[in-house]
Amino acid sequence: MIELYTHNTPNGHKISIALEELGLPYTVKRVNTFAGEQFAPEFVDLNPNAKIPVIVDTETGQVIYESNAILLYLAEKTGRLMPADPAGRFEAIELLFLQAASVGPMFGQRAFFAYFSSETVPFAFERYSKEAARLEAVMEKLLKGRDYFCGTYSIVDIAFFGWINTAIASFFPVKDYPHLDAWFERVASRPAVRKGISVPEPLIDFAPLRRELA
Ligand SMILES: N[C@@H](CCC(=O)N[C@@H](CS)C(=O)NCC(=O)O)C(=O)O
Repeated sequence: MIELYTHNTPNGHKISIALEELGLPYTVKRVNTFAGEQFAPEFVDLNPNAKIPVIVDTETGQVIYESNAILLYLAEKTGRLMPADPAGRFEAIELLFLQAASVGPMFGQRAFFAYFSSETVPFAFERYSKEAARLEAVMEKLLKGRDYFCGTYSIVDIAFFGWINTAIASFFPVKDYPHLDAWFERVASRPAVRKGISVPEPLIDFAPLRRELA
């Protein structure tokens, strides 16, 4: 059994999507990150970085944090959703790093300055918007001639999907990138993905939070 500590966020949804895809039994422990529950000492004992998601594999006792490390763990545990050949495997790992080191942080900062920052800071919003748009163009290029990032559906698609789904829900559409847009629709239509993005609940409604940014 997998215990999943999560909330309705891009990184949290990655893991519920993967668990649904893999059909692994899991229980959900909701950590309300908007209320600061990630700083509770019992949770920091699981993840010293005080962020969701975290899993506990009750079969092995292993605790894992960092969403893409969790995706790799689940793929290795089941022998699924990861290219099997060494070259394909390393391409997948490289893309998981690209997602975690670039797309997540830049998209996250864009959303922060668009919706959550207590002050309007046009320079910061512009900087992260430009970098996010540049990364969208990188993803567009990577998906040219491919239905999925590694050719066939894998945890890499799940990792990128968490953030593209949130970008679209927060009014940063990807319509200008036809390969990325088609890939998004392809992944979004999977039953396990639809289920995964409702655990522990769907993303917040960004519409009431919209504000003038210039
Ligand atoms: N690199 C980490 C990032 C995790 C992360 O930023 N989680 C967010 C939710 S998507 C969170 O817990 N935010 C609460 C906080 O930053 O205090 C991962 O991929 O797991």
